[in-house]
Amino acid sequence: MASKDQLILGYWNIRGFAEPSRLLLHYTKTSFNNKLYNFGDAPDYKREEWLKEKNSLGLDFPNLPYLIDGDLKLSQARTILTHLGRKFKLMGSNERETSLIELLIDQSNDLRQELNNVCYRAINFEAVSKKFCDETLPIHLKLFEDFLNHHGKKWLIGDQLTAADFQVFEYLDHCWLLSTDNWAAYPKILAYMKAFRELPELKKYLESEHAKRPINGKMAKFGGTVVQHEEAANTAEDAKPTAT
Ligand SMILES: N[C@@H](CCC(=O)N[C@@H](CS)C(=O)NCC(=O)O)C(=O)O
Repeated sequence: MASKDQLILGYWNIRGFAEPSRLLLHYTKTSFNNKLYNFGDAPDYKREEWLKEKNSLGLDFPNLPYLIDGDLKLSQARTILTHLGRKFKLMGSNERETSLIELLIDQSNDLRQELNNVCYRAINFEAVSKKFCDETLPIHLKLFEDFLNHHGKKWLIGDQLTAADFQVFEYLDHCWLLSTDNWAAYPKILAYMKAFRELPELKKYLESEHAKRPINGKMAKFGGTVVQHEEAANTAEDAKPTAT
């Protein structure tokens, strides 16, 4: 039975904006109530499960994701992640590191927003997705590759994992799933993601619950079901997300 001190993280039953915080909580072996809300079926994708609770949780700014930490009730995904980062001492060891962590969290959020536009809002998904993969994504990947070259050691900020790693890994992974390239031009990113996947604290979670949850809501044009990365051996024309 859940104790009243147990953290509650509420979000849709997808990875989306909450998964960086879920990863952090799993990494720190924190027992939390992973409160999941389901969308209704097509064509309406009703949000009743959430809407009937939305204004009764005592949130100042009701939204998903939310975190209830005792009498502190937060929404805004990045606020939640940095709150957890401070709580579990994952926000760097000095002001400079903290600022770089916040920079990485904002920068990776920009990338996720661009991906959101493709996945949820594209009218011509094939064309918009191709443009994202061919033009937008390489610009972002080069910046993260350069960051890892300039600042990164084992992780993004030195040898200690920080709150930024959970979000940067997660959002790069969302892009990896859509991408039809194998990112050979970004060896640091590839090594970084491989090392993250092998973290003993996360390996089991990454291979189980995490792997079974779609990255997006089921109304999305991509990622609304669990997808796997298409190998670059396929041409961009042939490459299609595979639903499992
Ligand atoms: N800026 C907010 C955006 C939150 C947001 O757009 N939440 C979406 C899911 S990703 C939602 O369905 N919110 C529930 C609502 O609008 O009631 C954040 O980063 O957390």
